[in-house]
Amino acid sequence: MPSGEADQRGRLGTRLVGGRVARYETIDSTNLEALRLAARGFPVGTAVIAGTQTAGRGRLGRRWMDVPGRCLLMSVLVDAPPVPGLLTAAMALSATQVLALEHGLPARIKWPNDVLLAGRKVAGVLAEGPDAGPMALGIGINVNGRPGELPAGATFVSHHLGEELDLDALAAAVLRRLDAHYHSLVAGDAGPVVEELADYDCLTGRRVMARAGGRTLFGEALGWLPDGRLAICDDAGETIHLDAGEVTLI
Ligand code: BT5
Repeated sequence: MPSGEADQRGRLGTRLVGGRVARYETIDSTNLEALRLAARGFPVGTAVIAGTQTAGRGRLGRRWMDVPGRCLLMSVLVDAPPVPGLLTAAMALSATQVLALEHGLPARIKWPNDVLLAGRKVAGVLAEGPDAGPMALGIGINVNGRPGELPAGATFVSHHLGEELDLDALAAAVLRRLDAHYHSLVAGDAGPVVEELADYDCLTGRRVMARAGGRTLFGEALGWLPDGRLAICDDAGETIHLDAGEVTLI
């Protein structure tokens, strides 16, 4: 059961996202809990926030680690928009814009689901759910801590900011931005999200190695496509559109 559950609409000023917030000190995964709440009738827009996860989920069965009480672990119940490939991007963009525009940090998005600070991963996003019905759109942000407390390649917001951040205020700021981006997507207008992604993308014009579908390719990243895929011009001059996979900057 949630340790706290509240109607937040008035406080957050959002139309839908974060309309209800269920809070837990410890949960297996906020994504899994969001889907369980959906099955119990909680509405789209419900946010689930936990202090720590015992089975935090990354992509492809990987684990997402946290430092209890020092990371933002949050999932939002959403309906799949007409362009589902931009859903994780909308969450990554929301967090990136909060870090960049509200805290002055040089946050960047790395396709498909990473937020980076100084080349290190400060946040990851995972959307999952059944074929029909609401999906859980989850984000983990490493907020207050020192690199070394988490897997290699990870960093914390406070390490770059020089001070600690309030987790609730950060959650509210991300939910407000997600509310706007999610409404654009469900209204069938992906334009603003795609344009703003380009402003924060760290791959465009850079040389990359991509692994997708058992294949490795080298080339130059051309940027996000309006459907959320990544365009790469490979070394043979062929343009490839990736819809999943791992991309490494070379
Ligand atoms: C992701 O996976 O980046 C998606 C992470 C989504 C986490 C949120 S937390 C709230 C919600 N509830 C969940 O259960 N999940 C979502 P991926 O791209 O597969 O990256 C996972 C890899 O990143 C791991 O294999 C580690 O190498 C590394 N990693 C694990 N924890 C990390 C952390 N806290 N910070 C940076 N890197 C991490």
